[in-house]
Amino acid sequence: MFQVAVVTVSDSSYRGERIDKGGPAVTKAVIDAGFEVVSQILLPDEQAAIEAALRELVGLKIPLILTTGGTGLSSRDVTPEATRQVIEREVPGLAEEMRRQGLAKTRFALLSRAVAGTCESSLIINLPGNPEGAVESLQAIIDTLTHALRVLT
Ligand code: MTE
Ligand code: CU1
Repeated sequence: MFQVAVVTVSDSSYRGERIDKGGPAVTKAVIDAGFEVVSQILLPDEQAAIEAALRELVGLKIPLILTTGGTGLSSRDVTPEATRQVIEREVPGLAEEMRRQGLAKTRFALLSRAVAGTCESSLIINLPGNPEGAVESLQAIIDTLTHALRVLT
């Protein structure tokens, strides 16, 4: 059973102005798929904080790190930039498939700049912040993750 960390990136949830629904939704979806969630983190949309958290989780050898939020076009959205600073190898097909399947639900799936990639023995995947969108994006690729993590870890 692979371990997973779920990282919510949201200024408003971090400040306590909005309850984080994306993190719990993603957590439930990965648990239902047979993974073990060992860490749930809530961060503001600050690139340095996101990078530091991702590096710490990689250092802890968490095989799968899922982020939700901060992938859009607002000036505060920096999750993809932070992720790119941490990953060593991009896995573009995962992000491509999330956007491709997302199109069946909403044209706005094209506006997520989510990236996926590996650092050491961890796979980091950005999901959009909308809880339904995050779960839909995860479901679009979840059938590939056990194989991916077996090869990686
Ligand atoms: N993908 C799916 N499958 N479903 C969605 O509802 N929302 C989109 C997109 N991806 C969405 C989706 C919208 S409206 C935006 S703005 C982008 O994700 C970025 O969202 P984020 O900034 O919350 O990460
Ligand atoms: Cu949007």
